[in-house]
Amino acid sequence: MKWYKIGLACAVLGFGVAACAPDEAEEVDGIQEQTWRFGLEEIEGSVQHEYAVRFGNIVEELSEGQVTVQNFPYGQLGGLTDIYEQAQDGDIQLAFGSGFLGGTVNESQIMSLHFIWSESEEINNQVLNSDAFLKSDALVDSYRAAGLHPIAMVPEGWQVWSANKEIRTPADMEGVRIRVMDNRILRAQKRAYGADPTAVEYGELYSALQLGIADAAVQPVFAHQEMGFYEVQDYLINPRHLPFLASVMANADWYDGLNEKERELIEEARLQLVDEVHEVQQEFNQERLDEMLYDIEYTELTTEEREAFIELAEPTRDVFVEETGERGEAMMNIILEEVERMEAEQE
Ligand code: 6CS
Repeated sequence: MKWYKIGLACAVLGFGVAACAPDEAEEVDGIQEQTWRFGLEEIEGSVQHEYAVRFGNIVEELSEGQVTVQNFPYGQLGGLTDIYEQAQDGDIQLAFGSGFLGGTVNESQIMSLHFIWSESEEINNQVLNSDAFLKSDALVDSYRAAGLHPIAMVPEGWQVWSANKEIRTPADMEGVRIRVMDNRILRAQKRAYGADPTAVEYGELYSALQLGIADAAVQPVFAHQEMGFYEVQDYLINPRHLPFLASVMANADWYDGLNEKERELIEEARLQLVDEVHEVQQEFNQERLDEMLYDIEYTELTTEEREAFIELAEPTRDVFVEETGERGEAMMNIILEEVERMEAEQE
């Protein structure tokens, strides 16, 4: 409560006590006291949790305590699609959405497309958070068609395969029952490599691997560690095919109802977190990898080994375009062009 500002307003304007009713008094710089509920697809200690905590701290500080962000880590709101539904219904104002979001925002499967990215994580982060991509009609309209509004893209580190054998070639991938997040592009790509994809809810993946319902999985390094998947797998293999990508999204009606100052809070927090959370994810992934190394073997595919998978993945770009139409194609082209441009700039 900013009592000194209320007092100042009352004194300067000469209001009587009745004119300083609590509702009016609670507004500071055009912002009412309010709580934003933020649904996370990951547990405490994850990259998404760290993002949400930092996001909350920034908006709370900038709004002088008027806005509080309440986080709901994975498990508190149900499964992954329950989180998205609650964001669509406005029960929560903000949510993360990644691979499973493909069933809700078809075009968000761009976050699942292999080998369209730079090998530089820094470049991918910049491209995804550039106005050219983040504010493109194609991206915004895709989320809006589902009652959502995209706020930010959060790369969480390279997605790494875990398996009970070393996978270095498509022949090694043949028939491997690999768990994927539930979307068509992820399944199509895994089939193209010769694997047998199976969709499993995040919270059920540990037991699926333990019971042999799935033989392999794909996650950013920190998640293999914090969810304990590495305990029931022998190898981690990094093909550098895809960063783990999550979008931060808002309920569209709620977002439209915000005033300019409230939207500025979101924009300032988002901008500040682009570089900050990039560093966080790199630290988390390195530290957690170090923690796991006593128990699991980690390897990276060579450039030549990657080539075989790149060749097999390429036709699934057409599957993506067929599935997502003009908007999906436009999004993919922005990524391809911006990655090329930024890589050229760095040379
Ligand atoms: O694999 C999954 O389903 C989940 N994995 C991570 C690292 N974040 C959210 C996602 O839903």
